[in-house]
Amino acid sequence: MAPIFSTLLSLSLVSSFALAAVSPAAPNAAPLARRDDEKIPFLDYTAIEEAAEAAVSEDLRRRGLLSDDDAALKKRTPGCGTLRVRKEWRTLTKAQKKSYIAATKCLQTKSDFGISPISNKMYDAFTYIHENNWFAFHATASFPPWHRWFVWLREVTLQEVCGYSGPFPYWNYTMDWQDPFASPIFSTDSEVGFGTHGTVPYQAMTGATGFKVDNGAFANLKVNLPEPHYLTRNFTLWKDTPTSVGGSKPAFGQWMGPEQLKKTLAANSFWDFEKVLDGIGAPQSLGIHNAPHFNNNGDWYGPGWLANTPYFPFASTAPNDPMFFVHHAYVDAVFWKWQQQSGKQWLYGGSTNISDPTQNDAKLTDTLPFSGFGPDVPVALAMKTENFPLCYTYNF
Ligand SMILES: [Cu+2]
Repeated sequence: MAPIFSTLLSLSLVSSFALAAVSPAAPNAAPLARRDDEKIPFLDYTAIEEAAEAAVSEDLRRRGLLSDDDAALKKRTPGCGTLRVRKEWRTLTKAQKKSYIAATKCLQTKSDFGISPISNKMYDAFTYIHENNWFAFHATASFPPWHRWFVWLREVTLQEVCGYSGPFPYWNYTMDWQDPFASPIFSTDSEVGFGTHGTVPYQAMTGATGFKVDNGAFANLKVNLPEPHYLTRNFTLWKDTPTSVGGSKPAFGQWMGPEQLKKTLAANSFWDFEKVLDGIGAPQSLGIHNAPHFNNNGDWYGPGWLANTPYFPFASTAPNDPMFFVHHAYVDAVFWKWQQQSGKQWLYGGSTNISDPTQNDAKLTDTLPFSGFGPDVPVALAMKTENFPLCYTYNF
């Protein structure tokens, strides 16, 4: 087996053993926050905290631990008004695509309100909070709700800080499974293309190689975590994978294709859903979530890209790549779709421990950590996208 592929596969099994000996305290870990009392001005902390309290009491009521009267606390939750509708990238108008990409780049010019001790750019703040203690919300039960809230923070920030008013896009890559990187989303158009990988091999930091993204709207984009470098991708990882390794090329694509989607949506329990979504305990499948990360090498590949650097495995730079958010909006759409099935909306459970998928301790009252990007919130608050403060739904 080619070394790069065995790295891939061992990362896909990250939950079962690869991180078993990892301590949460990273050698390069920054202090949790330098924010003191600084708040994110466009988040309504009081309303979010009230909604959190209401979501938790509603969970207790559903479980018979609180009377209906006491659960009337729910009334304190503000309503949503009109729900925003998220749409597939291809269905956005050219003007909307242009405006979404311009707003994304605008984040590089805005302050991060003290979130990250490493950079003061809002763009980098997303990578920072995703890196920070990432073992807590990957390949665990909190993976779907944590990333849902995270993508929502991106959506709100694009609106409030950079004036984006169009629909938040997701990339339905199950449409592109036979040749993902031929997808129109990777257009080299300088206004509406996410770009391919570049033409010049680029060593970003000791051991982390790829190609500088030098085409499309994000050409020559500089990102700063874990240290300053150009946005890097490498699509040849998938294209050059021999058909005999880890399954055929179509099989590799199938992990992000319609059949895999069907399997994911067919999961009965929440924990089964997360396991199929994330390829946990299924070495022959990366799952709908991991496949796009792992088909690529470079920033988007997360900790895998940093495998030969001092940052491995403590940093996950995946949100450096703007593809992260359209990819994860799709993962969230799949979660949403699964929840639309009868009796599934409030199902939750499974393991909170990345090293032990057999642990069964996850609860809706668990806290999702956001490292100072707004308040930490209970899982219950992230379970229904049509509730305050998420207030969105999908055209899916
Ligand atoms: Cu993640």
